[in-house]
Amino acid sequence: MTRIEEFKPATAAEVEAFRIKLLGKKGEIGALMEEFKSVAPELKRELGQKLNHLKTTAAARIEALRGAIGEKEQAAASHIDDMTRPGTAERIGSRHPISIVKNQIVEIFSRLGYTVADGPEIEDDWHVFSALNFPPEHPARDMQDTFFIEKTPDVVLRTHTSSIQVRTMEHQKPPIRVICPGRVFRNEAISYRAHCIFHQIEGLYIDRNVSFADMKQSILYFAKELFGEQTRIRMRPSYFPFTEPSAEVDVSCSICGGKGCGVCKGTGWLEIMGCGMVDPNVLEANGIDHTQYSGFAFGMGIERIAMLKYGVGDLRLYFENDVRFLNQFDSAL
Ligand code: 2NL
Repeated sequence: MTRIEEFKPATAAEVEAFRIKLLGKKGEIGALMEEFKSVAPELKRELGQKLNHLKTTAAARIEALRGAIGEKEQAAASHIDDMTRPGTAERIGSRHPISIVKNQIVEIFSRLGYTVADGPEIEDDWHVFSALNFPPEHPARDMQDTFFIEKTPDVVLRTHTSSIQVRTMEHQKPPIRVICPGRVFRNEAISYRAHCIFHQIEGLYIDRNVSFADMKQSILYFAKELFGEQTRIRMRPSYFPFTEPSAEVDVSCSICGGKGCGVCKGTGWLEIMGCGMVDPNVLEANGIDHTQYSGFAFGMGIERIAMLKYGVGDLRLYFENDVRFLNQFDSAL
């Protein structure tokens, strides 16, 4: 006798064949009914009840199987039937906001003829400090600001990407036009506005007769490309060991258009970078004749630009890789 529990049909046709085998005119239960006719009269009452019970349970179970299979087949069929149904979109990742902004900046300067240069994150004193006119007692050389590796005074994590430009000057004669993005390291306590790892992008342009006016015009072009045509810039005198004269660059606030708002703290201006004419000491230290050549350089923090562009108030979000943060960015760049 067939055991209904062992029956695992895949199609409605299999269920139907099974029904005929059990409950059909010449089926197994029909045969039992036939035999029942010749059973002794005193057993008929008990056996009759059992047979009826078998018949109704078998019918009920087959009906249940038919229902389950029907649903499955219907679902499968409807999936194939609708050829116009859009496919399931694959979720491709989004680019990190720091990469998006870095790529935009690189792209703008590449239109001015700059090429990208790269260099090591683990550096030596010469490329990070000495070649850049840092005096021996400069506070940036202090343990408080710089990560020294295994207490060796000559092996440091770079504190700015200027070391890449120093390496560029080692193997390239002017004219030089490079843009240098990269990760930098400073020994800082982590908070919403400071991190021990962050990203910078620096540029260096050296040729004959490069002037402060060239620098101003290049930076104005960059600011308009990044923040929009209506953007204005201003320069405030500043100091860096590697440039003279030096300046901080502000752009007119892109939120309020310069009227003053919460983002620019009522000033109408946002600081975006530092710049200056390359100090003759730096040119000479790098084998470039300062009587023949001059140049300008600039540097900016990528996190800072990204914060301004996207209104992100907490630096730490850039380093936590929380997908709820990262999913909000999308870019072809
Ligand atoms: C800032 C300011 C600056 C430079 C970086 C530089 C590099 C060489 C020679 C001269 Cl090889 N200067 N870099 C110059 C001025 C400013 O960065 O605020 N950075 C985040």
